[in-house]
Amino acid sequence: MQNLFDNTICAPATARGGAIAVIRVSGLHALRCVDGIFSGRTSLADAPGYSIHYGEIHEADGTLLDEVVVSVFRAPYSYTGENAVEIACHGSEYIVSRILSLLLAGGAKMAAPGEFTQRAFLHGKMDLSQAEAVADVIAAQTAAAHRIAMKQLKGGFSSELAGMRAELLHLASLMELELDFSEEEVEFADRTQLRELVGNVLTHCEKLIESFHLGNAIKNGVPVAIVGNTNAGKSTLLNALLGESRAIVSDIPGTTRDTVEETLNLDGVLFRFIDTAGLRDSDDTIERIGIERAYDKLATAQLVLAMLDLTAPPGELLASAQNIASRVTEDQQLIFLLNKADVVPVDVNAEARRALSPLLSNPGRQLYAISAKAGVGLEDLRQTLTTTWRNLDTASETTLVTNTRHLEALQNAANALRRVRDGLGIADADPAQGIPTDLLAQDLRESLYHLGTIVGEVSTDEILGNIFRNFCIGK
Ligand SMILES: Nc1nc2c(ncn2[C@@H]2O[C@H](COP(=O)(O)OP(=O)(O)O)[C@@H](O)[C@H]2O)c(=O)[nH]1
Ligand SMILES: [Mg+2]
Repeated sequence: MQNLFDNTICAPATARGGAIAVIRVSGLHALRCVDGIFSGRTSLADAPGYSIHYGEIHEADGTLLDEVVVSVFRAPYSYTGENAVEIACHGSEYIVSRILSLLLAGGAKMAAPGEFTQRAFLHGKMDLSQAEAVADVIAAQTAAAHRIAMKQLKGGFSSELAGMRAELLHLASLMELELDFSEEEVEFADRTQLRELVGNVLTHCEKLIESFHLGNAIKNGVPVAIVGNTNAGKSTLLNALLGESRAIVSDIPGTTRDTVEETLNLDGVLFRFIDTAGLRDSDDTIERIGIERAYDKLATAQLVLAMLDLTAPPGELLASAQNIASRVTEDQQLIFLLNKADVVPVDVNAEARRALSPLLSNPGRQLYAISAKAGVGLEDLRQTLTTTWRNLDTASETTLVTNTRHLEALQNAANALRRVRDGLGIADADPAQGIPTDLLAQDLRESLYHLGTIVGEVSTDEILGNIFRNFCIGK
């Protein structure tokens, strides 16, 4: 006999430990499925949508398992767009697992990670970028991250993309019109106007690509690389900032061989501190890989904390500072930290400041004397970090891209648009050299395709699998 509830999924929707737990059930026959284990005043199969019902759930042998309240949703007015029931029971792990067992015994299936949201996407309740925002809303740790995720969830990003795609479709139709009449050698569309249209959308695309820097910093934390020579006190600083012993500290040079990353919410701004391997020439293969990685982190950080050891010979200190400064770009902020100030005389400190002063002429560079070990000067450092980055966003109304999948799609779309724009330009200058309209139209369609992948207009099982795999069960 075919199982009636084959397509009905269930999963716990709340984290363990609360007073109440919620179990989600969704599918064509979700109401009848829950009826199988629920005894209330009416059967759920007859209940209207948006109604709640009190009742009991019993074990197969009749023992009372729990008193519950169930909410009934009828398609399409539910999260998934299907018939759905949410069972609110006592927040006991035992009860939750028993209810799930009873549902499974009745023929329902355990939901895969993100399957509720995936169904919501498949039933057109939300597009793909909104589905991704569900995970972002749940993970958001700061007001700024929450605001971006919420805007994406409410379709702000989607409607912006829809606008861009409408412009490109208009453009495509102008081009295809020309193609249809190509036998007659007529040029319908004014190429200057076409190029302007492409240019507008391309600029928009580039602005969104640009926004990823900030979007990513807000979502994943402003990347702060702690770099410097071995034994300068980098790991001690990370631990001091975190207030816990996260990285191994020792006076044996080369202790930190890999990068250690931790996020920290300082006064509402999320930072991602990255402790790196000490920069030095090393024969040790593994240590060398760690040093390579340290340079990578330095290159991609928005803020670089250069740890300098005041107890090291002055020449060494300066060389280290110069090495780091030479690798920092204009766009990166650089803070020199003269560490171990607790154990050196004041004049050593002053001498180091003098030696470093030429490196401080660029804007965005600062210097502090600290003791990572004794916790001296760290409050000033924290203050500087939060005041510099507090303006990160929060009131900004512009869309910020936070998702690497979206970034890649935008980059691909922009590349295709650049080919169209350049192609139109050549045709202008020298019609004989012009790239045939059909090739340009193809590039245009490609850019539409890439933008379409963001909202899931075009998607493959692989794309969906990658996205929803990272969701929790019950989401
Ligand atoms: N006196 C003093 N020692 C420190 C300070 N910071 C770190 N150290 C010591 O320097 C050594 C190396 O520290 P560590 O954090 O492992 O350096 P890393 O190699 O840069 O990660 C350890 O023995 C630390 O206790 C400081 O501010 N003052
Ligand atoms: Mg270390």
